Amino acid sequence: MSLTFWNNCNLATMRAGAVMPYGLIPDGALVVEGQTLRWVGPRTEVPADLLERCTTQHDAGGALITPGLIDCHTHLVYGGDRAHEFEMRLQGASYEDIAAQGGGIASTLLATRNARAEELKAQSSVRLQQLLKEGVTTLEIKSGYGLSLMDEGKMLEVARDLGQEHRVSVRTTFLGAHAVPASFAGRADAYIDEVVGMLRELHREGLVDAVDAFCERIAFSPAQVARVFEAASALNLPVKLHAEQLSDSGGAALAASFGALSCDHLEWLSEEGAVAMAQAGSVAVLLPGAFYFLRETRLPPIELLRRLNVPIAVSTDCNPGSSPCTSLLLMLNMACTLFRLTPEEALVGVTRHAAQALGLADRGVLATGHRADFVLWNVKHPAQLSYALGANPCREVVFEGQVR
Ligand code: DI6
Ligand code: FE
Repeated sequence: MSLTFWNNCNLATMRAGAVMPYGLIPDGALVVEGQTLRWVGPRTEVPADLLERCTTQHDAGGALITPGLIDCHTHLVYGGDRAHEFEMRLQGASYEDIAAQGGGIASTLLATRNARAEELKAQSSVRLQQLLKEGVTTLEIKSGYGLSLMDEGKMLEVARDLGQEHRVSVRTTFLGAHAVPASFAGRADAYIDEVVGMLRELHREGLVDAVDAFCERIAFSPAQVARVFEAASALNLPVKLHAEQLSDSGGAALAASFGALSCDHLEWLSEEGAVAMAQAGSVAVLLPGAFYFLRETRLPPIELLRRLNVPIAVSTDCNPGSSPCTSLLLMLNMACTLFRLTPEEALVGVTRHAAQALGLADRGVLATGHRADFVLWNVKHPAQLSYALGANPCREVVFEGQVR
């Protein structure tokens, strides 16, 4: 197979345990074979036999190259919008009040059910393209605005189709336990039976890569989530959880007991929950867009996560209610300004640790044998990616070895 050579660039490899911050390699080079990185290192050290076999050469023009960005927690597929609820919140209503009055997730549920698959795809594709413009090469998309077999299936199929129709890798997550639909009001346990049935069927149709739930006073109890996770485990599907976003329900410890890939949000995470996550190897996915948009004041326990060596990822949480955000670069900045991550931690959070949060060992770093998904940026230093607000220095994206 012919090889492609990329040079005249600085590499932020993001490799674990690298001596240089960001795994930086100044004046680096990449050799790509098909969809895979064949060699990564300083330009002067490229093996001559590989160089000879390179039939295409790319001058990166001094760009900084990072791994393709990974958005590991999104609800990108949904119908309608919730600008009106934004207005209500600005007049004093809380997110939880609006949910209790039948708005919130329930209103997006209606708009999503009422949209035909083609409409849903068209609306979602606009958001996807905004993420792609900023160098996203892998993203997770959750269901959770259908809450019936047919509508959850429609969402997951749309998510899969988006991955086929755009040059991006999509991972689908079943979030049937996102809210109790009105038809099951007061019968959450009966709805959980439904969720388990939906999960088995959607898994059989090959639509599910992982299983999530919303563990919260306004959603599901740990005992209810446990029933969904037992069903997921029986199907060998990995789990993750919306945990400790608005209160401490003990969700993180529960998810960790199922070996969760990640626990997400975590503003109210307790020490006990964090210890359980550390022992299980679960990633802490921080969602500064939701924190900002809901004007939360309680910070996730960053120092505790650092002390326990819990890997931290950062994501958009792209959704119509709590984070209508399609900029992962903005999340880098907010992770630093709001949560006090370092720019290096933030960038690890949308590359290596985001890959880990999705259970994907073949991406998130620039290293031999990994996928050739990478981004050329018009910046000198990786800290600039977290620093600038509203800039998009993305010059070019390479997906599966080919310029996108
Ligand atoms: N937590 C969130 O922030 C989103 N879902 C969840 O479980 C918000 C969903 C929405 O408000 O539509
Ligand atoms: Fe979410």
